[in-house]
Amino acid sequence: MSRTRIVAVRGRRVWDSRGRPTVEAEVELACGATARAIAPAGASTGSLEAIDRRDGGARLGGLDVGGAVAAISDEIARALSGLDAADQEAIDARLIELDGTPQKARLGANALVATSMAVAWAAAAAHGLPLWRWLGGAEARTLPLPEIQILGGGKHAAGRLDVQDFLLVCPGAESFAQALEWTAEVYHAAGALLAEAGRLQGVADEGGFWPAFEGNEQALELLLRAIERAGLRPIEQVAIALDVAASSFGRAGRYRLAAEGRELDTAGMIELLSGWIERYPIVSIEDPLAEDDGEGFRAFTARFRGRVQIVGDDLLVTSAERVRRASAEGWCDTVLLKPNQVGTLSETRAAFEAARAAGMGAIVSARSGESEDVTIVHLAVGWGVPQLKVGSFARSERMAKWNEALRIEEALGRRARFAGAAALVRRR
Ligand code: 2PG
Ligand code: MG
Repeated sequence: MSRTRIVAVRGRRVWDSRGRPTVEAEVELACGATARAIAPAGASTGSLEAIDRRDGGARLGGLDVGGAVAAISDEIARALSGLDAADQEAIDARLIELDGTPQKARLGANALVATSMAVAWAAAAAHGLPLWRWLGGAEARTLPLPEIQILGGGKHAAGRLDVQDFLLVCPGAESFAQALEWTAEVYHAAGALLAEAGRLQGVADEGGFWPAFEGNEQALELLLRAIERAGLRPIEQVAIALDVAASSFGRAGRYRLAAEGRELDTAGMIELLSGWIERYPIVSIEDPLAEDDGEGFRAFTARFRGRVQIVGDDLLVTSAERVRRASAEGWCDTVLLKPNQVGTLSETRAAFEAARAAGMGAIVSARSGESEDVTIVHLAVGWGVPQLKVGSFARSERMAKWNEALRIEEALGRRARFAGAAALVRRR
């Protein structure tokens, strides 16, 4: 332990991919190893998520992080000083206890998650190992199936489309590298098709094309045409995943589809999605209903389990307890894992273990506000989480993560495995 004893923890304000302030933590160990990590930030957040600490007031839209940065350099630094960075559970337990609130509002989930991740990197560095190897040992050798956004909507594109993410998955690819190559072909084909139709407005927060469409189904049609133009076979090689992010436009059983100028109830939403599942090669749907619509989730899952993977994001907020409840109540069959949604790596890991114990699938996910930080890629490989969702195939905060996975795949060489089609929770 003496080498991995924490001697210093510092906070720093840096900037995220939306040009907003965020928190970086830097940790120094007795052996001289130092490491840092940056907190991401969501836009379509679940109401039960851990809460970022923001300064409020008029400056920077109230989003500055002076308080969270100071919490790292003062209170957190004092509490962690002398502890063993190699004992992640003890570090995270100390952080949780120190914060003392159910949603980490006092010190801030942004302060906590940056610190928790930086400690992991520092411990790995002290052992001369990449983080994925430190976390997973010799067993870590599976690259996750990536879910990559082609078109962006919802809160990430001023509500132009109601559905937030139209994503591509490549279950037929043989490697992570091949999945990225196929995705690149589809991404650029989609951009070209939109430009030809005069519908291209730019890119949304996560790098996906932002189309000017009158309805959500036009985006599905376009994605299917892009797959065909790229010369790939739907279902066999590539398929569509959706993050409806329905909490963004639904509440109390009413769903307001602004792009389509209509309002649906829970049954209407399920019918709408059912039609899309019939007509398009969709293999995964995240947040098909709002976070307050557990009954809707249950009905949706009862109907489509096995046919498509059903993912809970806002509904589960990376909480092990809610994952267990989801399994008991039949809400969904797959959990989205976002470290900043819960606040520490150990709690994120616990949510993954709960999913595994319940026979549910799992996806490690980035947020819409990101940075050059690549921790989540190492979590996916190190923990053996079979799927990874990072946003689109443009903007360097996204590409940094895809490229990091390529480096890991290369480092594993012939030992590397690709999660592929088996990663998806559905019948083939
Ligand atoms: C989501 C995420 C990432 P946000 O809903 O899954 O796409 O969005 O980070 O804005 O919550
Ligand atoms: Mg989501």
